[in-house]
Amino acid sequence: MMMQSPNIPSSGPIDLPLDGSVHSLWMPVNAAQGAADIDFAFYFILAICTFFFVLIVGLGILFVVKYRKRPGYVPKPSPHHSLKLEITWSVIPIILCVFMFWFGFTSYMHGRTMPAKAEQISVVAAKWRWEFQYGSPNRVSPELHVPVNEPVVMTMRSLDVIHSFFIPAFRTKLDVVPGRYSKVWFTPTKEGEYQLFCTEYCGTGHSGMAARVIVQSREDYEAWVAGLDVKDSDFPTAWQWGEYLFTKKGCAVCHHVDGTKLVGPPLNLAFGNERKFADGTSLVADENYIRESILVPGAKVVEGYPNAMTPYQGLVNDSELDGLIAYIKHLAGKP
Ligand code: HEC
Ligand SMILES: [Cu+2]
Repeated sequence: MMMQSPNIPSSGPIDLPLDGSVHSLWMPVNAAQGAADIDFAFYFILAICTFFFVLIVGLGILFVVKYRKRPGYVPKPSPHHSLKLEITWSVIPIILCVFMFWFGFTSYMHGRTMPAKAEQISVVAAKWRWEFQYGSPNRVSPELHVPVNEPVVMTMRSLDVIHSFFIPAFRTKLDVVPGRYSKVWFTPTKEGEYQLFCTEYCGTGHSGMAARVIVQSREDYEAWVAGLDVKDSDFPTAWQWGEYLFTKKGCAVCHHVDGTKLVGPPLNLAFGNERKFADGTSLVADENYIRESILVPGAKVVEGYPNAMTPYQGLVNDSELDGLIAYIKHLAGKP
């Protein structure tokens, strides 16, 4: 079992908080500044489309019936073209379109212009997890916490393929692209728990690439971030440090530890056992092999599995590697 304490966030396919916000036919809860403008633009366009759809289809049906061919009915020739009518049906739609454009463009520019002062959070997207960094590389979590009523800037990067950062309640969505930073910002206005999804199909685990978003007061936020400074000496043994990291670093998204397959092999059967690789070679798993499997998983790909693990090079330090290795040894019942 995973060790749980208030500071150990869950990761992997999460049980989404079903507060009705996303499970509605209409817009989800509106919990950020500017979200109302986006909703207005949406409803405005929807109303215009509905009006013209009903008008055009309605008149179409009416004319088909009214002017149908029938005995004794002599069709009249069409009247000459009407300048007044043509100007009306050109000018009114142009005004409506300009209004739609202006509305969309101003909210877009507002979203693309980063505020000068804001809480800064770095985001790493990788198959199939989100990692949020709060000011220092030590302070990371698979959960997104943000202070209420303050602008928050997210600087995002991807370690593998294109992902997309989407928080419906904030009306915030932007692609996260490998090889470059993308930035997005929002000002949450309601404390509570929301959902974050990946909205760019990114492989087998895409549908589970979600995270919890927690909007809280500045004090609670700061206390939570400070609590992220967890180090090896906070744990009685190295394997318990590793067990904690296994959840925090998102390994549990792809690995079970109970002998069953997930995307990757069950990690309780790795250490000390013979591993067979896709290229026909094999070896008995020792510390060096486990270390390499975490840092450069593509070096030896376990037979029967895809080369789907994103390298952790640069995302785990030596102490964390020691912990993870100790945990994997512990799982295999090795001292
Ligand atoms: C995106 C899914 C994914 C994530 C996240 C992931 N792995 Fe993997 N892992 C795999 C796959 C698939 C394989 C098998 C292919 C290969 O060997 O590269 C694998 C292989 C391994 C192996 C070799 C297992 C064996 O049976 O020989 C180890 C050890 C390992 N992973 C550890 C980790 C650790 C520790 C983490 C977290 C720090 C992690 N993995 C995160 C998908 C993942
Ligand atoms: Cu994704």
